[in-house]
Amino acid sequence: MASTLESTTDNLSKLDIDGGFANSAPNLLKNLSTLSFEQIELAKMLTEMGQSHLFEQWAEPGVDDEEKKAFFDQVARLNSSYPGGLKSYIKTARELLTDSKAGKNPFDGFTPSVPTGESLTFGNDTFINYEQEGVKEAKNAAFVLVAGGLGERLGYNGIKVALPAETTSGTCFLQNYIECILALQDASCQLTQECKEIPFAIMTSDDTHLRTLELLESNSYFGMKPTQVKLLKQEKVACLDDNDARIALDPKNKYRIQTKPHGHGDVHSLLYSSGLLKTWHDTGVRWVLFFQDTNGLLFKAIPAALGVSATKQYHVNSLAVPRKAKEAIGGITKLTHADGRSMVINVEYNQLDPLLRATGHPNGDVNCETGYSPFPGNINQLILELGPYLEELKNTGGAIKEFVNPKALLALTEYLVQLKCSRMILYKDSTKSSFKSSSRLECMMQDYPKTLPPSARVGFTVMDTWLAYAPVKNNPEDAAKVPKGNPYHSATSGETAIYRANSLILRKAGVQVGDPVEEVFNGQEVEVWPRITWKPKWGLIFSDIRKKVGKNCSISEKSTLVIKGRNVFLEDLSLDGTLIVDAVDKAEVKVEGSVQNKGWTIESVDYKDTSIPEEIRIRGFKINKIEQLEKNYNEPGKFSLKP
Ligand code: UGB
Repeated sequence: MASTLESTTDNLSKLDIDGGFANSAPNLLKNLSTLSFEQIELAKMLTEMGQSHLFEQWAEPGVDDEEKKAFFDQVARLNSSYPGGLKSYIKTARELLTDSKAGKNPFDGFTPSVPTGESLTFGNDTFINYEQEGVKEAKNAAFVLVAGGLGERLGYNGIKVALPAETTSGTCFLQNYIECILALQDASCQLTQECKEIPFAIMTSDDTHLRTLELLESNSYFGMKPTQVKLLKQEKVACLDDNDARIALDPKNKYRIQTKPHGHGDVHSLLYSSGLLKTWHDTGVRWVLFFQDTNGLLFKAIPAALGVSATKQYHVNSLAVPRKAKEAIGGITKLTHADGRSMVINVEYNQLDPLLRATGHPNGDVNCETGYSPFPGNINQLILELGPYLEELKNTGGAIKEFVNPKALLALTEYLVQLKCSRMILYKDSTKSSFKSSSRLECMMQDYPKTLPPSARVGFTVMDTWLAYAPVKNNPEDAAKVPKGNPYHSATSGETAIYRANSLILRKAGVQVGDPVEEVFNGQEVEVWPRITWKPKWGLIFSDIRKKVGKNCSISEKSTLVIKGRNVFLEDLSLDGTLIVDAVDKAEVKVEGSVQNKGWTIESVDYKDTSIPEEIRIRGFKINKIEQLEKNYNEPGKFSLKP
């Protein structure tokens, strides 16, 4: 006992403190003798920051000592992973919660207006030129996928990037993304004769890290070199119980702090602190492209958007689509302050309506005469020029302005509230001091431009929704409640949007593609187009696709077409059924004549039917493979596929 007392006295004297800090936490005081120098330092910081309650239920020394050690391990992690440590986290939280309680609008003093940016039309000369420019620049690009989110709204048990983007080929999102990056890498190399590997970083979290790694490893990184892929894991942040930012304990373990994700904004500090940005910069990377976990259309928009960035020399280019009022995507907005400052920034969907109402638009977030909101919808696909980005991060360390999500800001429709209720603060009573369930600070990657000087070139590029955006975010029940005319953002709409986009692209290239039929799956009305899919290396940009299809091709509505080879040319194909063509890169295959068979049909399934795998039933349909013509070309050479 004497030696323990000595070590405590020793520890305290080293800290130049008398242990008085622990008087507010008697159970901590009793345990001081068992703590290390570092643990006492952390305990001191916590008590000084008003967190003595964390020790209230601590047992006597000698009981649960391992758990107490684990508690401090967790505190040390939370402290080191947040810029400025836990002290700074608690301080910022207090400020933001005070503002929230007072109902202070984060946009006070700013007036919103509709900004100007580049608006593209798929397939015209401007679009084609931008695509060419984008492919040229791709050799200088690096991609960053933010995939740390739990996908609470989707309610899917696996990681979202493992979900099939479409079930005709069964390609999952991650495979699709990697194959698109590799196709871009090849195309850029061919066009410029300068061949570089495009780096790919994935931000994961404790919820997704191991499963993402496993998905990559068990599939040989989907053809990418493992050294080309870098996983960066974000840490969670402490949850808070009340307006004094009292840290919440895990309801199931009195020695553990409850934590939740901090948001996709962590990506900037992780890229910076890991040294990855500097490495990329030193190896000649010029563009960093950020994207989200489940948008199967995304890479149809990337080449042209990158072309816009390069041509306009944008430091920041946000990809956008026309937005329906109250749709759960942020609005790109020009904000002008009374003091003359102005910026073009995403205003998150729960903030746009109150901001508009507060600035002379009594109807808030509503559609204009076009049937869309005048503010383009942010799809969180950002292209940043690395040089200026790195310079900015040298100042900020990548810290992004955070927010708390109080209910006061969430007016809007019932449907939006339902979708996002997991992230907003519900106060216990009208004193607005404690919360019904714990909350935390969050940050968003699209808030990066908020700290930029007015001289920064911040722009955006709008493309058609059918081409660029079909995320999978909502579970079948919530999706079925989405008001008519608004997008479902479900697995059903995500998959059918891919068939629609591919059909429309082939139509634009001159193929006669059958009209879609209206169907209802999981309570959602969708258009079902022919199930056309291709590997990214077959058709990355429109000019390539045009070269690969002849003028006399037709594909009926009931058809399925799967193209897996790079050099497959549709000459005079008349397809009424299912055709699958696979070929090695050096096999050139001309597809001619009429293919007719019973094909693959789509059958409704109920999302409540647990005999069907979850990744299928969340779509509300499955594919019945009845009859198909399947041809494989494994040798180099010239071939003709003529049934
Ligand atoms: N994500 C992380 O990597 N870490 C986190 O801690 C949280 C998320 P959501 P939400 O484009 O549709 C965004 O939850 O709320 C990843 C934009 O803010 O899908 O719908 C996660 O894995 C909004 O402006 O985002 O809103 C996923 O890949 C609008 O653009 C991504 O972050 C909207 O997306 C997005 O997470 C949209």
